[in-house]
Amino acid sequence: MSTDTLDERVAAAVVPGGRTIASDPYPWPFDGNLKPENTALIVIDMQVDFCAPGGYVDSMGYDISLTREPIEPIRRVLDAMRAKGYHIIHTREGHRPDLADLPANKRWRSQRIGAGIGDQGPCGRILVRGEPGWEIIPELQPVEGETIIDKPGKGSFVATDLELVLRQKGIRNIVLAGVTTDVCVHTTMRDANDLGYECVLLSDCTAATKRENHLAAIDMVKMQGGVFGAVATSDALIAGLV
Ligand code: C5J
Repeated sequence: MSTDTLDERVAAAVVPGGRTIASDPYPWPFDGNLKPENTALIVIDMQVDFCAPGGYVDSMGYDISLTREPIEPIRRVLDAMRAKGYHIIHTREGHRPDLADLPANKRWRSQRIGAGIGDQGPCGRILVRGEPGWEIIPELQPVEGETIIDKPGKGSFVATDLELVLRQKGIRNIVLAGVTTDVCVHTTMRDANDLGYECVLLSDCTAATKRENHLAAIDMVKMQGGVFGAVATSDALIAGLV
């Protein structure tokens, strides 16, 4: 296989005078092709069930102060990207009220840890569409014109129209925020990367149910020259926005 062809393709992709943001392990995006038209922020699953008292994460006995930490940084990134006309997409994990899209093993595992998906909890039926726990938290409500993707799984591409939406809007760069870093954010980033999207994960705009898992998930992205993309802080992203 000729590597020249690949090198030429990479060189040709670099935009003269392009813009990048300070990120690790390389300045993102790789080719400097950063524009509001071709870039989306995806805010993953900032729902009551993941970030508020009485929700799914709280019912499992995890510390929601961890999943609440990214709220303020995400709010600042939303403000900055909205002001500059970037695409904004929100996702919600949840199942149909009849649970027809809930795999038996997912339900069984959640029941084992005391937070059965579909069961009644303090915020309504856990991870069920239309219930109070499934709503996006008040601090990060979508505004008119922003896309909301409802997903039954951990990744945002399986059983959703996310890829179709990204293609229609001409998006090729994805900024990832939300929870949890090691589960839904990572699954989405890995799938997006495999589909050819250029991804950056915002380290302070993401969180896991265990701090070590958050840090490990960030480390994984940076291996192999940026195996899934790059990692930046919200301040670096905001400073570098075109
Ligand atoms: C999980 C998610 N952790 N949004 N969901 O079950 O990451």
